[in-house]
Amino acid sequence: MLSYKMEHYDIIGDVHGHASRLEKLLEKLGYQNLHGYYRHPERKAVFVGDLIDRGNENFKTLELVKTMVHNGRALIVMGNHEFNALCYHTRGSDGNYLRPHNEKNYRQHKKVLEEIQERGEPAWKNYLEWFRRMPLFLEMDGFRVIHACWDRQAVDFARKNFIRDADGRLTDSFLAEAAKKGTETYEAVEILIKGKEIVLPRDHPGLYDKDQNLRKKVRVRWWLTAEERRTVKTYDQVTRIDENNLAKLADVEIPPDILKELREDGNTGDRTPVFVGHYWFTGTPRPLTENVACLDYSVALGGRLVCYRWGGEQTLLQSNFVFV
Ligand SMILES: [Mn+2]
Repeated sequence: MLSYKMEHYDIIGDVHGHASRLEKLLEKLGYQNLHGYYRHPERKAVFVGDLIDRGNENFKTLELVKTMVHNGRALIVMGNHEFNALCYHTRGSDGNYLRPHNEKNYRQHKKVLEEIQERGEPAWKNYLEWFRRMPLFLEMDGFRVIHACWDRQAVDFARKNFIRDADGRLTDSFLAEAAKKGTETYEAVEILIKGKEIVLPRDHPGLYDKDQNLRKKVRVRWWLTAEERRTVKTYDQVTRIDENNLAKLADVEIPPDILKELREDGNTGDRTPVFVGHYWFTGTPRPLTENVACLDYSVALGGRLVCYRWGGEQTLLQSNFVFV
């Protein structure tokens, strides 16, 4: 299956506007900035998306990664922050923005909006055009990359139904459909780049996330095996959330219908390595399972910027993580 000339890849987690940290990581990995872009003589970088928001060097991050991609030195998949930015800056047929300009959405995008003021609209428009051309997932020879969740059904749906124009851009009508709650397109985009979620029990008051937004849904550790799912009873056993909130879920029993859904969830048996970002891990980077690794270790919250150096192995190794 693996050809002898297969390229080796450095898969890099959510950067969130921390360009200087990215430069440090690339240098540690042996990339050099020559003739205006970073390159490695034998390797390619793969970005898992979420280049923007939260940090202070959004344009610098975008320029750095875009020049690598355009010169064939890197690949990228779209993160939920790129998708949100597209919707925030695109109007639907009713004239309203696809992502409402409310307080919560403004706050999440504030650092970029400030940089647009400084750097000007034309530069930003170019980046938005680039976002439209980003794939939502990559299926490489020996591994897969997606921002949040590799779900066979959602991936198959995306392959058939995510419409791009002749230039490979996601169309306005696709974005409008993807921004409309309840459509199949919306659901597929949610799973792929925001991850699977389950609702809390009806009588649960909800939990506050790191941005102090009240949430009635929690992210699922979709990488749990069928074996692990068989014995779960409470929310803390299946939820990907910060430690404080996790402790609050220790006594919360999963209702039978959701339990059934979790147990029937079909991501089992496929051993191909999958790399994701998105999940705000902390501590020492390590694989989540034999074949799933998350590369988001919260650089935007004082954590680390993380890379996995992949050399063809199908069982992922903790020793292949490199971080700054
Ligand atoms: Mn992220």
